[in-house]
Amino acid sequence: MVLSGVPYEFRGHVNGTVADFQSLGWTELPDWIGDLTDLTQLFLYGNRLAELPDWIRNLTNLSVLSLGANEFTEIPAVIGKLTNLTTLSMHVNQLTSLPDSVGDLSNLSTLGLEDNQLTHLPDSIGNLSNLRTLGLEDNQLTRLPDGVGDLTNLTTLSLHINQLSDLPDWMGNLTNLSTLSVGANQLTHLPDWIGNLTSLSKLFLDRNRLTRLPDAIGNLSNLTQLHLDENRLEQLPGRLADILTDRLSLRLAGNPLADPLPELVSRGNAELAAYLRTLGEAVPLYEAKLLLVGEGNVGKSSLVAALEGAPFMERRPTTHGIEISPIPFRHPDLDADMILRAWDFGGQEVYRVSHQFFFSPRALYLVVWHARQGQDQNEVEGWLRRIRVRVGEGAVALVVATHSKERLPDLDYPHLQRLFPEMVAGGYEIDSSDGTGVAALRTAIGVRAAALPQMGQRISPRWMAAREAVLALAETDPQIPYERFAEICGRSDLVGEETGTLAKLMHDLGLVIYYDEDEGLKDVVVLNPEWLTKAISYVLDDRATSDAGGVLDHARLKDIWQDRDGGYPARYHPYFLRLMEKFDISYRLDGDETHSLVPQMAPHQRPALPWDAADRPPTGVRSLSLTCRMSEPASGLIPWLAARHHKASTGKYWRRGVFLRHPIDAYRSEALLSLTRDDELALEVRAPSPDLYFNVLRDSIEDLITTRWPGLTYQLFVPCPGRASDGIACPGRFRLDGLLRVREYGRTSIYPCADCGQIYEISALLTGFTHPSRPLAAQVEQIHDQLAEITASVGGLRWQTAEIAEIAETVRRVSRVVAAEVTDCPRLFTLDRRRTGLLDRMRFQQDHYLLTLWCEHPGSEHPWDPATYELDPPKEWFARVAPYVRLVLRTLQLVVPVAAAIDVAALPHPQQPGAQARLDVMEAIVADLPAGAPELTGREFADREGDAGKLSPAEGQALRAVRQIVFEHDPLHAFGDMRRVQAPAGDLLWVCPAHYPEYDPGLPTLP
Ligand SMILES: Nc1nc2c(ncn2[C@@H]2O[C@H](COP(=O)(O)OP(=O)(O)OP(=O)(O)O)[C@@H](O)[C@H]2O)c(=O)[nH]1
Ligand SMILES: [Mg+2]
Ligand SMILES: [Zn+2]
Ligand SMILES: [Zn+2]
Repeated sequence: MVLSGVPYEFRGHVNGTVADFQSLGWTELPDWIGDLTDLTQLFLYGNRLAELPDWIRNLTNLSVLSLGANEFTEIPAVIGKLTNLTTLSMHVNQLTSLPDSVGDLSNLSTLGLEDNQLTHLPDSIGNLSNLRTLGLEDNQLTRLPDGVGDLTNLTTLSLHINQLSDLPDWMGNLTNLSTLSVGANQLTHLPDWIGNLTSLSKLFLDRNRLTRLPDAIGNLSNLTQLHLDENRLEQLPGRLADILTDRLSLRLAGNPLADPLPELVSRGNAELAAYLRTLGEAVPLYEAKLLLVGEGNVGKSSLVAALEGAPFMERRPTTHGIEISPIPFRHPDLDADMILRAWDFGGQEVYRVSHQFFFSPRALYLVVWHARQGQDQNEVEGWLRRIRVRVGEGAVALVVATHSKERLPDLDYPHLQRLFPEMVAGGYEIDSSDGTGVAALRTAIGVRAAALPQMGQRISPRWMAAREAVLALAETDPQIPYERFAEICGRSDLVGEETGTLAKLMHDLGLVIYYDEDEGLKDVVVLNPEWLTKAISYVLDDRATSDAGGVLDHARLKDIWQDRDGGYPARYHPYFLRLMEKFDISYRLDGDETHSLVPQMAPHQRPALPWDAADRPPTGVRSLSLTCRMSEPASGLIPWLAARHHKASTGKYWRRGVFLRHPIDAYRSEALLSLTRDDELALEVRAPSPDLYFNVLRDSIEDLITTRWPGLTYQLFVPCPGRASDGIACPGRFRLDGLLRVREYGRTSIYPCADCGQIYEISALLTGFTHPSRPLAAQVEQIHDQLAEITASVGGLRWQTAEIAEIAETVRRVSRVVAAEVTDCPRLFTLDRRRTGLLDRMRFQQDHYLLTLWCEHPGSEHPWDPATYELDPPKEWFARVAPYVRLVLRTLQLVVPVAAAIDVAALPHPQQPGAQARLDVMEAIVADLPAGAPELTGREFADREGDAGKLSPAEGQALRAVRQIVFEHDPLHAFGDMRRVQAPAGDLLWVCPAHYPEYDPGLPTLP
């Protein structure tokens, strides 16, 4: 059949009994079609038809009639005469009702009505007893006729985007359903009968108002996709654990889940299941964090002592790092004790950057201040801001003035309450020297803490016991080997996954520090975060390091750590240094195991730079810039960016900026990142083709801001490219989102700069910011075409820098899109045919294949033979995976020559030479793959414009099918020992052991 492949450009024709008249711009059907009475299939998709002529009744042999994407407002009753129809598709029209005669189409197996304006369906629909697929997505249905309950052969029922407020009980009879899609309706309740639909593999309930799930959901053991995003779920039923396998893709974003569920959900199915299984035995836990913040010397530690009932101390020593102490409180309403863990932060300026790490959401904050000279409203405001940008509006803060006997505090509370309406929950005045006001504050803390969402969260008594045993150890052992942790858990009867889950949960809750995925740290559990923060604080306080502009001589570590506070024995030092790296506080200077850089201790003075924003770039070098304006200053942004991009370090850094060079020399890309104001970051990238590095850095900035400061909002600006005649850059700038809006809706393609008066093409201003508005596969093809042209014109010369970087940019775009779909499995691979002996071939008619996963280290992607799986999949599998296999092949065909072109001699890239040969084999396999069949229902056609830069539904499905077969062949998910790492821009990549040290250098060797 000619229909596969490219239906849009196809000019209609008749082939045997199949007539394809798609997208011909017809407003009316020509009468001669009525004479084609032999027709069995008639495709009229994508015309502008509004009426079906009466002669259509003559086409009684039709089994497929496609009327999608036309302008029908109604379908005449005559349609009921086409009783041989098995497929009728009318999606993307403007139908408001259907004729009763639809019920006469008793052979119908597929009825596609997506994207119309149906408010009801005729009862006769219940007669379509052969119906298997019923697509009603995107209509205005408030209910369905009961007759639908008789359609027991239905396998797919799509009701996405309608206005159903409940699911009728008869739906529980549709036991053959494998896909039920009811997303974007108004469901408040999921009935228990959902557990009867055991054939379901896809259940979409996203964007409803569900507040709970029934236990029966645990019966749906065939589910592979369960979408529950954007509902109102706070808890999950224990029986959900029964279906949380690798195969299930569970989406829960946008639900107000109670602690510790959000952490567990993000950790993945196995750990969520381990936790949910323990819920049967769970008891409530009354515990929360109380954080005391404020400037140095204001009386935070004295307040903790007062709350503990300890005596007042004149001249209390300053706090190094953080001190944590549990304080018992009575629950105000229940007969229960609460434990508040007070985190007393050292207030000195040097700690400001690193302490933010310990600000957690869903905790109670005391902002402590002392009304004496130099201390005013602004500082209290500053701390409230710092809390808000780190944890968002969810935090609750009390403002506490100390020394109230000496001086009456003068603070404008109403003003603070206006500024932080959700956060500030009251102002208190105390004096720790004699306990004035402490009792009242204590009561207020109790009331506020009791109202925190996780107060009373349920936890298994076994977990609780293990947790207590571990925490009790912290008194004597600041850290223990993971083995010991597991042993303690074993004594409390934790089994299997539970131990690892508890360790990670305690890490997420700030009780211990444990990095299970770090080469050097995975064997240690730090029981005493305070012990660690203190050790870090001694480095930040170190005079010699500060004098050296933040360069930490490892030889100094002995002096810094050994002889402090009863000592930090030398065997811990490598762990400390590695932990500092995990916190982005320091990094080892390249090729030098003897020094580290602590960017937050960098000199204030800006060094001389190779170029500056004011210089014009030389010919052949393009420049791309952006400015990021933040709602608040984000202290630590520059040091953290510098630490993340330390592989790109040029040794040119200062307190407010850093100059970087892309670690792959061939890209010849340089970048200047600097704070132009406390709340404004400027980025400029210069290169023959700057887009790749520009996007990497932009993603990195956005990723860092959104993950580290969830309460911070920011806006991106495109600087005006204009220059005055004396070469001075124009100070004008354009809001990026504004330009995008104007481009989308506006009638103009030009835009003036209010500063210099120049007029610019919007598309030119957006260079570097937007991607072609075409599907991903088409973008990959385009770059192939471009390269073919270049190769032809320059006679096969080596590609130039600009082209290499441009290809790498396309490859990165593909991998980001793919990574948005699948993160728990490597995503690049090649296919090979297994060479079998003649005898084998005679015995098994079937072909055998080898699938080899690739290491995804950018610029050095390569096949990784230890992750090779032998497959003998059925032909249908190939049909299913074909769309993604093609995309991978075309992408790898770009990757391999890039890796060869850039000089990566310094980086390990094993097996590179064999890569091209593998692609040739794969190309032959791909050439044999079945072509896709035309789609009749669903939104795939309708959305073809909107899917730019995303995987098509078919590609996404294919990718998941590849993942599934890999999981089946590699049940332990070993992937030949490849591991997942985070690239500086936040991308998650899978890399081989040879590339792993690029991301995780392991423990340092100290002198
Ligand atoms: N009279 C009086 N003195 C206080 C009060 N609170 C604290 N002090 C004294 O002020 C000094 C500083 O108090 P700390 O509690 O150590 O202050 P801090 O905020 O913990 O300081 P850092 O740990 O350096 O951030 C100590 O000498 C206390 O004795 C108070 O309410 N009244
Ligand atoms: Mg203190
Ligand atoms: Zn301008
Ligand atoms: Zn590798």
